[in-house]
Amino acid sequence: AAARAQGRLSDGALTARAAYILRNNDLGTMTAAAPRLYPHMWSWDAAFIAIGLAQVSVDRAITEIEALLAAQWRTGMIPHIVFSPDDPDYFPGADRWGCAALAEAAPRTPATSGICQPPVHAIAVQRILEAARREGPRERREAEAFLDRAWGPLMRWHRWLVQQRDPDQVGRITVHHGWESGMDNSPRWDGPYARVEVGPDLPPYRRRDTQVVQDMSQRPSDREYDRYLWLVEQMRRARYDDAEIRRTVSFAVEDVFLSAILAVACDVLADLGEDAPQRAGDVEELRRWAGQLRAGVAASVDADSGLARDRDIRTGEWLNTETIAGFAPLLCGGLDRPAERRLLNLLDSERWSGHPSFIAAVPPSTSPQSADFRPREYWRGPQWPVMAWLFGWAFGYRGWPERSALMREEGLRLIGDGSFGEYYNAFTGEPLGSLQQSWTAAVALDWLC
Ligand code: 2M8
Repeated sequence: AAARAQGRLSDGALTARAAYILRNNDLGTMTAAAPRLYPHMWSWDAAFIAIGLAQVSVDRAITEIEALLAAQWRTGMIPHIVFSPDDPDYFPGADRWGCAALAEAAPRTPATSGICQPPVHAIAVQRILEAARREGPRERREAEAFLDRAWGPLMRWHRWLVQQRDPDQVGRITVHHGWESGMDNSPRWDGPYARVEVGPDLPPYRRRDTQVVQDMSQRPSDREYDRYLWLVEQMRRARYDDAEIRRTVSFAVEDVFLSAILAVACDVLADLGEDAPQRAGDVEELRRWAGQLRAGVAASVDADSGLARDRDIRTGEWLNTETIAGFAPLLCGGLDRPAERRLLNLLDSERWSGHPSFIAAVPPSTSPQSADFRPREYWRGPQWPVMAWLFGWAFGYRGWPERSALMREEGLRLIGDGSFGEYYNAFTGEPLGSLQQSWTAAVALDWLC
């Protein structure tokens, strides 16, 4: 394996640095996803951040989730960005989205974006409860009271996804923007984006992300960005109405990874609800949704590759790309034993985490053997520590403690230099994108504490 520039810090030093970064990125009741590149609260970042915060302060972790839930739309949608008033220069910011003015269901304040992100939040609530129970009786009481408050909003969130994004009950959730998947420029979306025709009346804009990350090769291209902004424009014209969005937005893809996350999140929430008899109805509904989604994810598996697939609902075609999302069934289960074993073997193979030149054996965002692979470009190849955490957590939840421990060990190897990069070049260990990225620091805390 190639040598990395800096050596590995001690666990104590890594822990201290990770805690320092979360404190430094703390805006009060929310944590910026990254200090300069992402100066606001992002939905799934907030959940991972709360998982890390729970190791330092249960109270602060609860505050993080409550700040996010306070921005929930009346429809039940949890928006992908909650804007902090402190950085009006971010692009696309609250004005470009225009949600408060255009959408009846959006809160007037705080300002939010008009799309969603993967529903990992129930996992965060479960981790907060676990941490609180370890901490002592006061924390335990507080976390249980928090669960009571969060229960309704989380149910509404999951119900919105199931009803508005899978109205035909195929068991897979549709996204209308690559940003909703959290994997913005993944090769998963190349086909659907190629079919998005940018209108001549796309209002002009200036990117800010490439002023922060100046090496363009680490960020999406301008062509890609035009399409991202065009979809926002289409949503504005639909006034963010769910039915109208389904009808008019050019991008509509069943996201198998988000669907698997929702399946397992429904199970986790149901686990949390088991003790309360008044939640029996909700728990039953959650288990039904989980079952439906698990089946939908399993049905997407390609017989040749063994990988799960997204599906473009504007053309009806299955999308065959070799990305980390192909391992979605490992998060939620639902495959028969041989299919699951095949997928695990593939994950361990040289095509994926087991590539002999990787510094750390965690799944890259795109297979290094794929023609789509780019070693330094965002969701097209680099390894994302937060994804390693998610798989490691899921392996634990699914009853595979050795696999879970291995993901932790390899994840720590990946982030051992202490820069807490957003993503890493798998061959060199070079941290890429933003440094001091909050969710990277957060998963480090969870791994280390
Ligand atoms: C990235 O997404 C934002 C857009 O929402 C961006 O590129 O500007 C993604 O990695 C996303 O998954 C993440 O939540 C966000 C903040 O870390 O950054």
